[in-house]
Amino acid sequence: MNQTNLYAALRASFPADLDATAIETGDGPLAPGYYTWRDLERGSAMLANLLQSLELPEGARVAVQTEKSVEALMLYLAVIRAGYVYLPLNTAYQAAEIEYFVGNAEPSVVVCTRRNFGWVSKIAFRAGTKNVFTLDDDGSGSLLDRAAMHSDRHVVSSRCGDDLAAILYTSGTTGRSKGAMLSHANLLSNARVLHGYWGWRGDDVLIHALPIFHVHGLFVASHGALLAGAKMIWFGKFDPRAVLGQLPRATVFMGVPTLYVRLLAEPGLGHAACAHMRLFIAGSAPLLPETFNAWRTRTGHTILERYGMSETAMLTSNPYDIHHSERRAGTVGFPLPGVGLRVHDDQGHEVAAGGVGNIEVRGPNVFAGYWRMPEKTAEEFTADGWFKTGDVGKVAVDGYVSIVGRSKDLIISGGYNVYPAEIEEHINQMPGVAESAVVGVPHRDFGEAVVAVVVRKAGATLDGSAIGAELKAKIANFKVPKAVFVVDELPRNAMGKVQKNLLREAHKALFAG
Ligand code: MLC
Ligand code: AMP
Repeated sequence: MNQTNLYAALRASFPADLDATAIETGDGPLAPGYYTWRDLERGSAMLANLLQSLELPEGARVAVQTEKSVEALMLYLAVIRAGYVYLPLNTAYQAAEIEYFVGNAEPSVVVCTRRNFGWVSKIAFRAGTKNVFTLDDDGSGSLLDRAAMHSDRHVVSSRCGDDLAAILYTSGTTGRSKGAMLSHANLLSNARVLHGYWGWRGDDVLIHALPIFHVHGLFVASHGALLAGAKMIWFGKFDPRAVLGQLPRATVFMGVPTLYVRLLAEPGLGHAACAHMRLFIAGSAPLLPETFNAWRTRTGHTILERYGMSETAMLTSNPYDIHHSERRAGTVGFPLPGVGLRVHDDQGHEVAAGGVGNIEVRGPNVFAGYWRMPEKTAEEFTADGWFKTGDVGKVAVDGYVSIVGRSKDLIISGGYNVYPAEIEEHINQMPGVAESAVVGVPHRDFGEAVVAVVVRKAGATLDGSAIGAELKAKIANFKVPKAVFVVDELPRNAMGKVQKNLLREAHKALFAG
């Protein structure tokens, strides 16, 4: 196993000229801003020294809910180099969600925006967190003020290998998220494999337009560029026109399918705009063959689709070298080097090539387990040590893997995961509600959209839009159903189980466009 601290490995790949630009900001209050490799090294060193001055316990968690900024990336690097555990949180999460994560992870440090300091610090202090700092996307806030008092030299921690580097909250078949524990070795092995597989080069320029609180933007994109010593053009928010404007200067772009759908809606997208590009990568949700084909026709480039998850980082990828084998629409390519992937039926028997079953994986990238949930961890691994992804798929005779569905009740909307059980729990607590079912239906922009079907109690009056408004006040906006239907009963099978497939069918045309 690799015994290098993840930051040390990234740092070793920085170019010799530390004064070259590492990141150029494409939007935000400080744009255009230019950060050199030396800035990343010095900034993360000062932040690491600040964290170490707090005398945190070994393995302390640092929870971060801030807008995207280069300083926020430096904070991530600082946590890793100081040997603590990074816990990124979606900026859309509201009080109840943050309360759960902070209560569960018990972070020693919480970093939030200045706007949210009041309610976030209250939650954090109540949970026993002693240090709450602020960081805004213009760099203002107590975090950098305090870091400025520390040295810009820092000796990287010896934590590495199986030591925890990050906890990413995910899943929740019972409505509660689980913290996937990722080690330095998990992340570094995956970054190195992708470096080789996708042919990363020092002269690449990556357009980074994804959030940095999930695997895709934080690990796949950022690690890819940093490990190559390649420059990034950094967008705090995805704006298709602004990204299009930068394509002629870039070589690599990564996005969830929604980003490609939105770019395709730009009249300026064409062969000329993409002439300098080397690679377009998509993942986090299924890329529709129509998007894949439209992209090829409009730009002359074939999107490389890959597949991964929070618990494992990247698992499979379509090939890089298209002269060797094709990038096939509707597939996620081949298992990455070092990744084992098999398809088993519900009884645990291997399914023959081409047959559909549960996808199970293993490899140096597979996480150590769920934070403080040994039973859940045990449930998600087979007796012989393979991780059950919850994805349903097949491996063709020639090795291409396809994801055809999910055994987990999960909706992926615009690349964000929404767990129906969590939304149903909120709705079921509302007065007048007997029960509810939340399903995903096709959406022209987000791939899938959240729809709720709510059963009223006898004699109660319910208003779908009021239910939506109440949810909006409680949970992250992307989880709020795009439509709420009030009905007298839910369809059930002979066993009494709600037939969500019938609900999906009934509402499939709502947002399909
Ligand atoms: C925003 N909205 C969404 C949404 N994003 N609704 C459903 N699903 C989404 N994903 C809604 C908001 O609720 C809001 O509604 C309105 O859209 C405008 O919000 P916004 O924040 O201004 O939206 P926008 O900037 O347009 O965001 C869209 C997006 C974003 C596609 C750019 O969702 C995004 O960055 N997605 C990427 C997610 C990602 O990185 N996933 C990787 C996970 S890692 P209202 O009504 O409140 O106004 C992973 C593993 C792997 O899965 O394999 O990579
Ligand atoms: P997350 O929990 O956010 O890590 O989401 C991981 C899930 O996203 C996987 O288990 C898959 O269901 C889904 N996913 C990721 N990439 C793809 C892809 N290329 N095609 C289909 N589903 C994907």
